[in-house]
Amino acid sequence: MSPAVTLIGSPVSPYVRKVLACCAIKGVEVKVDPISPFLGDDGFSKISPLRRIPVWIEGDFTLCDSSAIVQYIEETRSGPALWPADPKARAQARWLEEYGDTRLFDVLGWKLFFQMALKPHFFGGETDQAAVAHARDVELPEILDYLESVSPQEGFLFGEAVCVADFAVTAACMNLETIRVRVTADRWPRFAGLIARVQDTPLGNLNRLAGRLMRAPLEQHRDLLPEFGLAATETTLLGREVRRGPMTAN
Ligand SMILES: N[C@@H](CCC(=O)N[C@@H](CS)C(=O)NCC(=O)O)C(=O)O
Repeated sequence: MSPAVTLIGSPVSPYVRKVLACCAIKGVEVKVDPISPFLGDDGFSKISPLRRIPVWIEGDFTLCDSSAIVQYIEETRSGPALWPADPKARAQARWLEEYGDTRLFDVLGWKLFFQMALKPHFFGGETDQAAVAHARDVELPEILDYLESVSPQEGFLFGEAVCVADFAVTAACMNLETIRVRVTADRWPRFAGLIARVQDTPLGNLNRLAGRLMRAPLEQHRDLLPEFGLAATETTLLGREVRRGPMTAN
């Protein structure tokens, strides 16, 4: 039997939700330490050199990066496949996962969510309104146009079965609700439809959890996990001071 698995990181992070959704599909039980990466202690720096979440811990095996983690889950666990079987579809799925994790998250996560929510409420800084306006009105629509062009009218990106790419391109869009930016169905009908259908997969429950966590004080986060079918770890890597990782944007 494999050792118990701990996943470090708050499900507010789309990367953490991507991994948890894959665990749900494969039936892998994990305990979650729902810390913000900005509040990790020295132990967190040791296991995550970039001070990023998620981190997977399984006995003495520790692994950073959501893409490395989901690949590892696919290779070590039975159950439904996390990627399509056809090599070309599989390769495209990896590309869309990369696009979601990098370009989409750069704009949604760093330029919008960070500037509008984290910077003023968590770091005590001022929102850069010009950067927000450019990200929201120029960069984001370009990204959504591209995602619209690859989204199907029905089903998921690569057919009937949901895959990692569906999670990667939709999970971060959920965080948009908190900053009142919407993927509207009149302009991006296929992509809006995909987001809605992914809500009926294991990611939907995790998105609802993230919404709940975003409205709750940090000290309540561990206690909210069981309501959404997740167990919290007995110990935590939560520290006291706010710290930025070595690659954090302004
Ligand atoms: N490529 C990484 C990105 C993870 C990532 O950037 N996570 C964010 C949370 S949504 C984080 O930990 N940010 C803290 C930082 O960069 O300082 C992955 O796929 O796991």
